[in-house]
This record gives sequence, C-alpha cells and structure tokens, in this order.
Amino acid sequence: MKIDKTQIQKHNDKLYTAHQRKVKPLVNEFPSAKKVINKLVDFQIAIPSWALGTGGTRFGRFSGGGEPRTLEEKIEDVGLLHALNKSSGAISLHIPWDIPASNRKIKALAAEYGLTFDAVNSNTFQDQPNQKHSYKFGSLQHVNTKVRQQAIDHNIDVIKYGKALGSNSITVWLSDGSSFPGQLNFRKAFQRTLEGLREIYSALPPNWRMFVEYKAFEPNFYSMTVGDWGQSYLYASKLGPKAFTLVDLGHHLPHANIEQIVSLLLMEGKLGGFHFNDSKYGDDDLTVGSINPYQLFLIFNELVEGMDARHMDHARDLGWMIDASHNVKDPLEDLLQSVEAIKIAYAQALLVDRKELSRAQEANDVAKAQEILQQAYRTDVRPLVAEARIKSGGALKPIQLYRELNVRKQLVSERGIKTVATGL
Ligand SMILES: [Mn+2]
Repeated sequence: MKIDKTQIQKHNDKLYTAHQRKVKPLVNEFPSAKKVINKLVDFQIAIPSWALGTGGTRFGRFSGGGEPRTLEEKIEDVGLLHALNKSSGAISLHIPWDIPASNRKIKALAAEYGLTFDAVNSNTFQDQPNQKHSYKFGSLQHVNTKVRQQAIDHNIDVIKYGKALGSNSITVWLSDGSSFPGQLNFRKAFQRTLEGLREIYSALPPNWRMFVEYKAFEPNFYSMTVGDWGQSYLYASKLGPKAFTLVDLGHHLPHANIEQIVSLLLMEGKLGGFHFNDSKYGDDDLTVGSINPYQLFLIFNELVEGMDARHMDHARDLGWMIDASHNVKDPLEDLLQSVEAIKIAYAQALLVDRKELSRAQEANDVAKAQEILQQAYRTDVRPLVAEARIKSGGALKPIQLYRELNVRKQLVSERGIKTVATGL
C-alpha cells in the first residue's frame, strides 16, 4: 500500500493551527530555530530490513501479522515510514536475506518510494542452508583457512550486491570470539581477522567505506574478537583510510561512557556511523530513547560538537541507522518512535549554546556548564521536529495518521496474519 499526499495534507490541515501555536514561541525564543529546522529536514536515518518484522528472544517469537515476506514488501514498509516522517529515506539490506532477484527492478521500486540503499550488511554469524563450512567456531578468526576464505568471499559478494544497488558502504559485524578461557589464542584470532578484513577491504570500490562494528559480548561470552571500540579502532587504523569504527549503542558494557567514545573517534576521523537503539541491561535492542533519552542527547551533543569542529556535513558524512528489534510492538510504530527520538535528541543538541559552554568549560564553571546542557535538553523541541516534517511533506503526527489510516490492518489483509519476515 501507499500513503498519498492528499491523505497527509488532510491530516496536517486538521492539526495545523494547534501546531502553529506551539512552534511560534520556539522560533521567537531561539534565533537559530530556522537553521535547526533546515538541518532536521536534511537528516535521514536508514531503516534496516530486519527491523520490519516482529523480533523475538530465544524463548519465542510472536508475530504481529502483515509482516513483509519479500524484499519488495520490506521496501514498501520503509516507503510507508518515509511517507509519514520524511526522515527514513534509506534501507539497509542484509545478505543473504535480501538478495534481489533483479537489481534493476528493486532499484526502480525503491526510487518510487524515494528511497536509497544504505550500508549493506554481511552475515557470518550463522550457517546458511547448503553452506560448505560452519561458522560454529568463528568466521574470519577461524583456525581453518577454508572457513576464513568462505567468510571473505561472502563479504566480497555482499559488496557486489551493494554496488549494483548504489550503496556505498559495508558494515561488518563479526560474532567471532570464545566462550571459555583457553579456547582461543587472542593474538592469532586478531591477526587472522585482520588478514580477512584486509582482503575484504581491498575489494572495496573507490568511493566505498567499511564499517567495523564491535560488540562486548553475545553470542560469545568470554571474549569477542571485535569486542570494543579500541579493538575496532585498531582494525580500522591498520586497514586504512576507508575503514571506520561503527558504534552500536547496545554493544557496550553497562554504564560505558558512549559520548566520550564518540568524541574521541570523531577527533581521530575514525567514526563511521551509528546503530541506534536503547537498552537497560545488555544488547536489548529497545526503541531508541525509550530508556535513557538523556544519554542519547549527550551523544548527539558530542556528535554535533565534533562534526562541527571537523566541518563535517551532519546529514551525509556519517552513517545513521536504527538497529533495533520489537517483541511486543508494531514494528512500524516502533520505528516511527525511534526516528522521532533521534530527531529530538539531534534538535536539542543543535540548541546547545556552544560558545557559552566553551567559556564555562575554560573557566572551570561546572554548574554553568551543566545548566547550559540541561537548558537545551529540557526544551520541548517536538514542535521544531514536527515543523521540519511538514516542510518536507510528512505528517504532523505520524503514528496518529498511521493508526487513522489502519495501515497495519491493510498490510494484514494484503499479506496475511501469519507472515514471518526473513531475518532475525
Ligand atoms: Mn548493530
């Protein structure tokens, strides 16, 4: 299904007067409000193909119905999100789950919905049917050269699929590691992994980037071969200028200071992109901003500061993507909430008075520095985010319109109640 412009216009007309009442005071209060709105218009967050179905845990999976069964239907779902919020203009594919039957047709379909292809993702964390060698004991780190070669070949294939669709980056997340002390020689595992990554790196087309994603634990519970930002940074530095670290918010040990990690990676020019989600305990993959929105704001505060220090384009120079999973919510509503939370945190970070903050920092005025950050964080910027949405042709209240149009009900009637999306 498609949401057309008149449906959005009708919805916006109904709510416009009330919206104007809220946005005007903000525009009057903040001289930078118009600039902030324009930056919000530009800012796009890619949707991963695997987040469109209901996720599960190892205890079970409860499908919500109407889930996309094919790559075409996944593109349709992201198209629906993008029509509503005008901020989800890219889809990130996972190979082998999302291999197109025809690149030309898939590209044309995506263009119909105004979508581009974000980073492509490889998969060496599970065995596929008819796969020759098993990844039970790792992929690029494996003691057997044939397993390593199979993993290298797969990643190079993923680059080829991405290239055909106009993507320009690959995200490599490895589940490699060990679950028991003594199982692995850390140094050999690192070196083998580096050698494999080097081969993949050398297959990158000229304008491509490689993102090396780290994770502290799971599925391995004693060591991960790309376990933290230091290890990822080490790989990315040794690989070369096209390799970067990717930060997934849920992939840290509890209480890690992610904003500081982000600041230093940016300083070194080695931050490549983000996977947004939220968590309370581990890699919970919860809706962005649902548990700790202040942390999200502090991360964006460092992002804006660091990107501006390097004269970077906020919208284009880093990869922005959601990486979450939904056990009990409608995945599309959940993704709308996640995108909104990201834009709110970004808008708040844009409102931080940088000059004043720097003065307070240089004067050791700790209380003032905190006041400046919290002044921005406690500003209700939702009308600015909504204004940006109207300007780009989206809906004032995306979830409200999604419900009014009975989107899920229609998807269930088109696709069936017992559909299961491919992927995790
Ligand atoms: Mn991730």
